[in-house]
Amino acid sequence: MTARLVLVLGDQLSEGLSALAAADKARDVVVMAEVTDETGYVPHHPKKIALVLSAMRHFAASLRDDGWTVAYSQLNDGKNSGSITGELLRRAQEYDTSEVIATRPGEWRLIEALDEMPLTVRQLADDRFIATLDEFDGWAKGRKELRMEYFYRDMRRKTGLMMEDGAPAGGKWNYDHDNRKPAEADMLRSAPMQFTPDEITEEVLSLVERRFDNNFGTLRPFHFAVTRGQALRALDHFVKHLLEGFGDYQDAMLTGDPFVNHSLLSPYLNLGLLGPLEVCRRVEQAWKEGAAPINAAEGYIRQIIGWREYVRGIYFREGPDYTARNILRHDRKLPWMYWGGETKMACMADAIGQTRDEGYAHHIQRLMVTGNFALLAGIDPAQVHEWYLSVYVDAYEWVEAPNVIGMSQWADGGIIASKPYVSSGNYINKMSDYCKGCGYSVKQKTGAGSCPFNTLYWQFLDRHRQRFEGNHRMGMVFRTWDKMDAERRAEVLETAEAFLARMDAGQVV
Ligand code: FAD
Ligand code: DLZ
Ligand code: SF4
Repeated sequence: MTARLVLVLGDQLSEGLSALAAADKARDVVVMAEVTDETGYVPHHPKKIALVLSAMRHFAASLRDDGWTVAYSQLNDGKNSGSITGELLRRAQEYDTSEVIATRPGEWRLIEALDEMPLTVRQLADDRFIATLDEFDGWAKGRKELRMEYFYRDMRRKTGLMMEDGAPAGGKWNYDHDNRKPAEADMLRSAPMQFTPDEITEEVLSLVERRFDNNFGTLRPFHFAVTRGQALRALDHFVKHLLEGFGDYQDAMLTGDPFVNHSLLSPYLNLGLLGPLEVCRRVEQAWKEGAAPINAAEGYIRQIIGWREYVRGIYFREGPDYTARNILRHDRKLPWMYWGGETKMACMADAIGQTRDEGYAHHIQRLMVTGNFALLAGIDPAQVHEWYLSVYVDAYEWVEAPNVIGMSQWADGGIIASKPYVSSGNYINKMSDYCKGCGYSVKQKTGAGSCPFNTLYWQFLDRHRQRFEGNHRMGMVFRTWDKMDAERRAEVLETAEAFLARMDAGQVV
C-alpha cells in the first residue's frame, strides 16, 4: 500500500493528535516542515520562532523513537520550498503518493491553503479541546449575546471540574470578585520554571540569531520548555509554587515582575505539549488537597475551560474575515513605542519592555495597558492584531485574534465584550505600582503633565458617544462626563488632541 503523508504543524505537537491517530505507523510518513512562510507571516518574536522550531525538532525525534518515519525539513535545507503546501507537494513526489492526513490548522489562512491543494487532503477535527466546534455553535445558536460565563458553566458541567452533586463547588460558579488585589513586590515569590537549552535548542538559537536578528525581541536568555516532559515539570512547578496566589493577584501588575503569579503555560498549551483537561485536573487536585484556595483554582480553570475554549469557538464561528473587522473605524498608525521606541508612560514602557525581553505579558497588561492605550488612541485594529500576533510566544491566530479584535479593540462590535475595555489611569494606578515612577501624573486630569489615559479615556467616549451612550453598562460614565463643566471638558479634549498630535508627529510621549 502506498504511504500517506501525515502533516504535523508546529503547534500540533501532541502524541494523540487526530492526524497521528488516523495514520498507520508502519505505512505512513509524518511530514514536519520549518518554512519561511510560517516563520515570516508576521515578524515573530525571536523567542517564539526558537520555541516553535526547537519543540518541533524534539517532537520529531520522539516520533522517530516511537517508530514513525518522519520527513523533516529544516529551515536551511537547500530543497526547502518555503511553504507547508510546497513541502507537502515535494514529499508527495518523493513518496509517490497523493494522500494527506492533516489535523485542521488553527488559522484560516492554512485551512484554505490545504483545501486548495492538488492533493487529496483530509482535514480532521482538532480534538485537543474540551468543546467541539459543533458543540460551540450549538451553544451559540439562537442566543442574542454570547457571554463567556454561560458557556463556561456548560464546560464545568461537561468536565465535572470543581462540581459537587451537579452544583459548583463552594456554591458559586465564579470567584472573580475575590481576584482583584494589587500585589506587593516580593523577592521570595517564585518565577515560572526555567530550562537550560540542550544541544538541539542551542542549534536552533544560533539559526534564529542568524536569520531573525532584525525582528523585535530579545532571543537570549532562552528558558522555555521544549518537550512534553519539561512542560509537565513547568505545570507541576506552577501548581506547587504559584497557584495559591494566582486568584488574589490575577489582575496585579508590578514593575520588573513580568509573571507575578501567572503560570506561563499558554505557550505549552498552544503548542500541544500540554492538554487543557490535564492541566485543569492537576489544579483541581491541588484544590482538593487543600494546597490552593477555591478562588485560585476556580479562577485558573475558568481561564482554560472558559475563556480559551470560548475564544476558539468565536474565531471559527466568525470566519476568515474576522481579523479585518473595524467597527469603530479606527485608523491611526501603531506608534513606534510598540516596537521598542521610547515612551514616558511607565506602564507602557514596562509592558512593552518585558514583551521585548520575554515574549510575554500577562492578561491585564495585554488588555488594560497596551490594548487599552491602542483602543483609546484609535489605532487601526489590523495593526494592533499584527503586533500581538508577532510579539507573544503564545500567539496563534485562533486565540490571539478574538482576544485582540474582539475583547481588546471592540472591533467586532461587541460579540465578545459587552462594553469596551477602556479605563483612565485610575485603574492602572489601583492595580500596579507603575504610576509612582511615571513621567506623567495620574492624579492630574488635564494639561501637559497629566496621565494620557485620563484624557484619552474621555476623548474616546466623547468620540463614540452615539454608539455607547445607550449601553446600559455605560450610562453612568456619560452622566459623569456631562456633569463636568464645559470649560473642563474642553480642556480634557484639548489635552488629548495635543497628546495624539505629538505622538503622530513622532515625538516621545
Ligand atoms: P495565566 O494567567 O496563568 O492563565 C492560565 C491559562 O488560561 C493561560 O495559559 C491560557 O491558556 C488561558 N487563558 C487565560 N485567559 C485567556 C484568554 N483570554 N483567551 C485564551 N486563553 C486564556 N492568549 C494566548 O494564548 N495567545 C494569545 O495570543 C493571546 N493574546 C491575547 C491578546 C490580548 C489583547 C489579550 C487581552 C489576551 C490575550 N491572550 C492570549 C490571553 C491571555 O493574556 C494569555 O493566555 C495569558 O496571558 C497567557 O499567560 P499565562 O499562561 O501565564 O496565563
Ligand atoms: C508559528 C510557527 C512558526 C514560527 N514556524 C512554523 C514552522 O516553521 N512550521 C510549522 O509547521 N509551523 C510553524 N509555526 C506554527 C504555524 O504558524 C501554525 O501552525 C499556524 O499558524 C496555525 O495555527
Ligand atoms: Fe501609565 Fe498614566 Fe500611570 Fe503613567 S500615570 S504609569 S501613563 S497610568
